[in-house]
Amino acid sequence: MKVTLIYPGIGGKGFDSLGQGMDSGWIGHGLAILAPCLRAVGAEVDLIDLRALPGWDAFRAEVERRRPDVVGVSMMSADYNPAMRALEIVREVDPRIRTCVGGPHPTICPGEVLESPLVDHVFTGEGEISFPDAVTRWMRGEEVSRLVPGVAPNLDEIPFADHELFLAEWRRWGYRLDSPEAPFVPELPPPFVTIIAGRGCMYNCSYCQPAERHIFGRRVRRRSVPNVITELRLLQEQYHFNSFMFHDDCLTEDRDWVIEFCRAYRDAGFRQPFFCQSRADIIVKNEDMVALMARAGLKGYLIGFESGSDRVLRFIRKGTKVWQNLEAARICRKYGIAIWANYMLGLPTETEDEMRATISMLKEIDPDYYSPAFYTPHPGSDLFTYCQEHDLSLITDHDSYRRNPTEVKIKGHDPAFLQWALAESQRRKPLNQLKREARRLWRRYAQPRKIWRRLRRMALGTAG
Ligand code: B12
Ligand code: SF4
Repeated sequence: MKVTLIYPGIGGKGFDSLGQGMDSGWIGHGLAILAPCLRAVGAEVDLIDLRALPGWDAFRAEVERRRPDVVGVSMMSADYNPAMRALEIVREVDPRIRTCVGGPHPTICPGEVLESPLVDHVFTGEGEISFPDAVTRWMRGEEVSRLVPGVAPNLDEIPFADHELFLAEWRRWGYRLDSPEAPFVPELPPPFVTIIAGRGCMYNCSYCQPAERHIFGRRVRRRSVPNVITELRLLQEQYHFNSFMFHDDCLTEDRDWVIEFCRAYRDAGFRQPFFCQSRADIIVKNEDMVALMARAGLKGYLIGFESGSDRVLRFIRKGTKVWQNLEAARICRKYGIAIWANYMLGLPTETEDEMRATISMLKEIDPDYYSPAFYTPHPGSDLFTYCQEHDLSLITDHDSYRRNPTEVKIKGHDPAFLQWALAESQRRKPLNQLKREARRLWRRYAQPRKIWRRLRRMALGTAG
């Protein structure tokens, strides 16, 4: 039985966009893990990644050429429109092809997806067991219900993500980057890869949960450290990676795991820099762990600072305080860890003064990378329900479920003020600008290690 997996993520950069930042430069781990699980039950598996194609005509030609028995589309809420357009074309090419969808959106809004006649089966939750099981039944001529609930697998027993599923397909469409996946900051040199060590998040932020719990269950599961190290060794053999990034929602929530990982990573001989996501409260409470991570190779944290107002942080159930945001930034600077600052503007109930407080906080934090969002109600989150109950949402189309700060997503905010706040939040204080330039020059020219190397070269007569 032939299964074609479809990655529909063209909401950010569109068709023909491979290699352009994280949106179009990273593999989809969900499909990359499902592929070997499907092969294990005897299915033949390939991938169509819309980001690699020039347009819908090329997609139609690919489906006509491949003629799969089954297609499996992965779908976030923001992917709904391209995913449905893809399924429409699949139906037109051959109505006998079984159409399956899975991923965050079908898990959170199964009813909406089931309503569509373009979809034969909706898979909720994790698919490593349920999808191959359905394919096995179809191979035996048995039927499967329209709504198939997922089963949480033991993460140490499932195959590693098949990066080549994406990379082989990308190369076919001319992907020529000197890196398997697109590095997104200078601290992470190519070749760069992404991995995931676990699933779920124990926190309860109202703009996010309970969506994550719907997909991955209440309990956070993390792969064992030896399992992750084995995958890194394989990635090293395959791609000689010089840096990597953990996708885990909050890798640092399990202090014991992190400590074990850092030691095992160094012991295994790895020195490559990496980034991961963390939270301000964790950083403040675990400075020793942060120091250990920095020694192991951590070069940057993605941190959800979100707001400079304690009232807003309470309202969104972030579980952090403004002082922790500032202190976390100080700790990062102390250990040379770059800060990728996620924050939101235009939340429900947020006042203009509270947005000004976020701007002031950012000027103190002085992050290396700004990652602003105009608050966007995501299906499956409690704040989404709040916005519906209070008739706040301005979203009329799934395309607008991207949180990039292009248009205002909820009522009650002045768009002109939000645009001003967006620009102002990213304007550094002149003193910070100066300090950054000084640090850059120091790193470039004046580090003792570099001076020593230059002197040695001069002494050996190889200067230049
Ligand atoms: C890495 C990541 C990204 C990366 C890379 C995405 C990629 N290439 O896949 C980038 C940065 C590009 C990204 C972008 C966005 N993301 Co994102 N992302 C994640 C993150 C942190 C990890 C994804 C992952 O790999 N998970 C691990 C794999 C194993 O899980 P999975 O993909 O869900 O797949 C499993 C099941 O869902 C299921 N499954 C999935 N597909 C299919 C298909 C079939 C047929 C079947 C049977 C089963 C199945 O089986 C898989 C294995 O168990 C998740 C949070 C999370 N922890 O999952 C958020 C998350 C998926 N992202 C989210 C959001 C909101 C976005 C953005 C909209 C943000 C924005 N910019 O506005 C964009 C949308 C991009 C687009 N497509 O247009 C939300 C989605 C919520 C929703 N309602 O859709 C999540 C859940 C985070 C959150 N809690 O808010 N994201
Ligand atoms: S926003 Fe981050 S920390 Fe909060 S619940 Fe979601 S994944 Fe966890």
